[in-house]
Amino acid sequence: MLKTNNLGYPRIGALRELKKANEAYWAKKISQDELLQAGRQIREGNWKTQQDAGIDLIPSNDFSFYDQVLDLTLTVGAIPARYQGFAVEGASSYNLDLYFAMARGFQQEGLDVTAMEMTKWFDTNYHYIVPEFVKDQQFRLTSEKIINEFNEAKQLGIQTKPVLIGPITYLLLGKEKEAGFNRIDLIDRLLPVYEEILGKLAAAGAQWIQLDEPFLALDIDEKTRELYQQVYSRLSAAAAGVNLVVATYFESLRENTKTALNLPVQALHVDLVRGEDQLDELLAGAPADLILSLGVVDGRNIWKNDYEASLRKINRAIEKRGADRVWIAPSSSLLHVPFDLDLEDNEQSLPAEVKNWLAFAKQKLQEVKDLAVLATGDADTAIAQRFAANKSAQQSRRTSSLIHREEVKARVSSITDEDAQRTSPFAARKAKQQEKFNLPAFATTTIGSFPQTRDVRKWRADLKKGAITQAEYDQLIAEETERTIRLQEELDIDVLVHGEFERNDMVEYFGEQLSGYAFTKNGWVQSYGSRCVKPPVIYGDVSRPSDMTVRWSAYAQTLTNRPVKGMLTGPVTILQWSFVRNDQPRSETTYQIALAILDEVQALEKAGIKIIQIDEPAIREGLPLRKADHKAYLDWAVRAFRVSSSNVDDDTQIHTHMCYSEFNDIIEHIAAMDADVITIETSRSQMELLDAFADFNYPNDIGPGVYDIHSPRVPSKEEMVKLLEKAKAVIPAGQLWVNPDCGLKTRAWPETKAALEAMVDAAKTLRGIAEAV
Ligand code: 39S
Ligand code: ZN
Repeated sequence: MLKTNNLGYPRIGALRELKKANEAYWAKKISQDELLQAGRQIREGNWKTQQDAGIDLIPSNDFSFYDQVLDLTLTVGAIPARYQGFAVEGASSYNLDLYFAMARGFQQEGLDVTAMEMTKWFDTNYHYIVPEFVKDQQFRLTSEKIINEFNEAKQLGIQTKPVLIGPITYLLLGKEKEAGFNRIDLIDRLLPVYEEILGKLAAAGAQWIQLDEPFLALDIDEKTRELYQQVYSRLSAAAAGVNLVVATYFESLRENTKTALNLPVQALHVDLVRGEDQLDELLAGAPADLILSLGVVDGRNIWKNDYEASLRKINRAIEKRGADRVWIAPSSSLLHVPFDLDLEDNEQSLPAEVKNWLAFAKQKLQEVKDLAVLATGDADTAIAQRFAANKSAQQSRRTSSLIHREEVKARVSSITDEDAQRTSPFAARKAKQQEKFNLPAFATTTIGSFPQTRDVRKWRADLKKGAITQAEYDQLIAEETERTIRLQEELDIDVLVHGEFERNDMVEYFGEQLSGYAFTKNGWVQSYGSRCVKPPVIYGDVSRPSDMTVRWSAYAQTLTNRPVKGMLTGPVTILQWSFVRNDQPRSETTYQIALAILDEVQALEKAGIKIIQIDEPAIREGLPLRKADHKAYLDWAVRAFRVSSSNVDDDTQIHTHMCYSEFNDIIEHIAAMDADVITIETSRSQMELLDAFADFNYPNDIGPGVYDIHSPRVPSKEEMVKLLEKAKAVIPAGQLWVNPDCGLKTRAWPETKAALEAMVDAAKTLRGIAEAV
């Protein structure tokens, strides 16, 4: 039988046990021991689930309390100098205080340190903590987590395959924090630590070790390709007889194929979902003794695998290489899909017909195993039955009447260039908008959400359970909204928001109200740290049966004379943060969503909401990983945004917002979106991001975030003035807005008030300086 290989398993817990334990620990409600115990339980549960499913190569060290890249940073001792105040204990124990300070910042006990930067993991909605490197960077083995977790599984009687991000990918994921060196040149200092780890794992009895090198599936230069060969020769020697599998994913290898196939390792994992077309080239070029791990089960989406299609690929590989040189695997770590479809039992939100098309992490393990058995032709009755059921599920999805709506398709195909173009150019719009709103220089606003407290979530949970009525819930939301409007008036913010207390999430909330969508009860996926999202599922053509946001925006506007901004999520972000159809191009689905958002924009306008923000935080994350594919994506992504935002009056002010993005390479496309105002994350990178806007001469208004909302730390007014001065040096003052980095929903009220107070002060200070000049 073929061997089965899993790259990583979701670690937040089937019912988000890790999230709850982490948050309880941060609130000092449970002890360190209790938190460690919660971690052990999740690991044990995951290993047993995989063992029961018959997975041969079960990962360990895929667990993390916060982020696997941060784990590695601690493992190799790349601890930035500002965390000096935190003791590095013995390598054998977790130093959770140091660890969480690096992840979240720390402002207590007389210490005040900022968090490390966080950014998107390739083109996913998962965020990792960015390693920081200095010129004279030293590395040393500082945490033995990977060895401890291997031993922990071993004691449970489970032989695991430790997983480690490869050294080249690790360096490339990081950032130089000072000038004068290239982080990749740190490789000679880093490798001894990897060699030490491999040696220790060998001594502990590891048989396979997985090194993730997704950069092999990205654009890399010739020098890096050569480095791969050298680095893996050294690691291979250090592994002392332990087998190495190099894992690539999220793209095909393309011009790196030869490099990857010829690494001196025993196995290579490839993504055959994203890189479907690479199989023949791989089969033709692979050295005779290399094992190919075929990633045929989609690790990024929730559709049931098409067994017949996968078996065709697998059989081609077996014919060429023999069954003992082929493994079956998910395309990537299963971190990006929810735990278990069996936990879903709400026919209302997830109809049985749709549910029958889906597979979550646990079901995907079964698929991997089934395929491995089916490929060698010795299936028992149970597996034969599952094969038949799989065929009929595929057939049902191809022909279901739930999916296709002719009027939706017709509307998309009749979109014209005019539909994607504002009536007047920006300068003319700006004049009309200024006349209408009369905002001061350095106008202040927030990104939209205000604290989603326990109470607010509990009201929603109570409503779902039937513990309170809709009228009672609406009353509570109305009161919270009114308090938030009053607070913003007191703080003297210029453009207000209603606070979004009625929303569970900025994508799920819309998914719940759009046709063509299903949603889950427990389909949680980790987004960062303890934060999760529950991506809704687009299974059919999308349309908007009725108003989605008008009620609460219009209500908030009745409470105040200041403008209240309408808050919508943009088409690309709704696409990107949903589980999307794989039976039509993403662009087609995005245009369907764009038209639904346009209808909402126009309904808001009609209701008197004349400043409307259409968030597109995911536009950068949706960018294809390979440069060659960028243009095609940007063309439709930008056009879809314009379709959603163009058919409005000149004096309607369109805002958009984006988070943690490197804009340098796509700045002209961001400008082409032609939003009147863009608010962006910039504070964690100390306004570095603004360079792109400055070099390009960005034409419209910009609100560079002046403080980091991902950390509970309260910034001082002086800090924010400094950042604004930096911004002013590169962007004309007349174009600048003042706002936080992102929405405030994850924050608590005290720090929110304090930070916003300082922020408005900072804006006023700048106005004062401007007047004095
Ligand atoms: N992707 C998406 N989809 N949405 C985003 O906002 C972002 N932002 C960026 C990028 N990607 C995104 C990432 N930032 C959260 C915050 C910031 C994020 C991502 C997620 C976040 O706060 N998530 C919440 C969390 O992990 C869950 C939000 C949610 O869906 O805590 N809440 C629901 C609601 O409010 C369910 C709440 C809940 O957990 O209705 N209820 C409790 C339960 O079910 C019960 C509550 C109680 O009785 O106390 O157990
Ligand atoms: Zn944001």
